[in-house]
Amino acid sequence: MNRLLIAALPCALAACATPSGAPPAGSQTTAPTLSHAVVLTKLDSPWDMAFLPNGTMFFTEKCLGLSVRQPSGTVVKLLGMKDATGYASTASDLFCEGQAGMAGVAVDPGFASNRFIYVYSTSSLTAPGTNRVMRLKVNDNMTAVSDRTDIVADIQYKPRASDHPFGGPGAHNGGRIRFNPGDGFLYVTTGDTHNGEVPQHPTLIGGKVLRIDRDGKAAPGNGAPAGFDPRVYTYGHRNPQGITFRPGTNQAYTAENGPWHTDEVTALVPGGNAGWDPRPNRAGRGACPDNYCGYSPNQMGAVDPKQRSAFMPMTDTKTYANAMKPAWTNDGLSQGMFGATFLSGPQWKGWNGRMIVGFGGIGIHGTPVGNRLDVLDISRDGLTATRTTVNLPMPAVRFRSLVQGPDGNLYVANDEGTIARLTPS
Ligand SMILES: [Ca+2]
Repeated sequence: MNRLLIAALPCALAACATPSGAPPAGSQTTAPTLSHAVVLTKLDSPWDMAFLPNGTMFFTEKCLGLSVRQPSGTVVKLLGMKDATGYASTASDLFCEGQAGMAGVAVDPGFASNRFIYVYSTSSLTAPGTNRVMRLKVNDNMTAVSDRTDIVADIQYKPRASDHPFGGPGAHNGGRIRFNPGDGFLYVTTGDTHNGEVPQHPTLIGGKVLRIDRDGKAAPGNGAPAGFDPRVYTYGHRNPQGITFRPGTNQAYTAENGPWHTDEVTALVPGGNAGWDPRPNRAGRGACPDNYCGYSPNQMGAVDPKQRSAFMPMTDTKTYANAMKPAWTNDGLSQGMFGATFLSGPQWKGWNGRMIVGFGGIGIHGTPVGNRLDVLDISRDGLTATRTTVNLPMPAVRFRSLVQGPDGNLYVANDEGTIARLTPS
């Protein structure tokens, strides 16, 4: 039934992809050449960007807060986290810890009239900490925000270290937020917080993709099973850090990194199960440290393919036969896949309509270091893809966010503290 729902999604005739997933007839098929320009540098862990049509760029820094770069190049610090200085206002409940902090940012499709933007951040307002989606109103001069409304206030946060050796506080924190240009609803990715119960849990909203309106209410047609929180669009996720919408169909795709194997890109269907279930005593697994089997027994799987039968699967189709199957698995490797966006426009030549994904893997236990951009040609049905690695015009770094700006260029944020612009020709 879910497949039928997708077939009914709106598809503007002029922008629809061909059945093979190739760009529309007449477009070029060659890869563009990229040039590189630094937009902002010396930032502290820039996490995400969102644009207005005139080029105004909102951006977040994980442990500092929300700022805006005006078209003139002037940067104004809008909303600071606890202990941040130089901001027009601060919020003492916002904090960072490990992977958690201020993350995704999105601009309301109706910004011209309502001046709303949205930010995903970790907050201490509710013990032991939660992740929240906050709606803010930007003033006419783009120098301050006001009217904070926490439209989602109950996303799980991991407050403590695990018995297993891989997760401190703030782990697997999710945090990408994007409006779908097709349906106008806000999609929110949340992480499993190293809690085995969370991804398949009907009412804990970590390990999910939420689909909500600007007030945080469930969007119609989310399709989650009976008993689920109605805001849930898809469940059974590990820690998706990318969500993007395919031009033409506006179908949502996630990019999420795997446990040292199998980074996944997945086409989402309403109510779909992404198939991640790290609970103990499931699918032949026994007990695991901290009741979280997400790293057991597969830690060395990436370097020993013979162990793959023992993997804790990113998509457990044995237990969940109807789980959403990934379009692409990074050839079975985990390399820290983060942001993702579909590219659109003839200037992108053969990449028009393709998805670009960013990596920032650190290459532990023999996994090759990521630190690259890949372009994926995904089949129309979202079940297969081929990959091309981008020939970068700058040093490879740990990419955190990818956004196509209103000028059609690709903006990338990285762990070196830079937001840069990549222009195709
Ligand atoms: Ca999956």
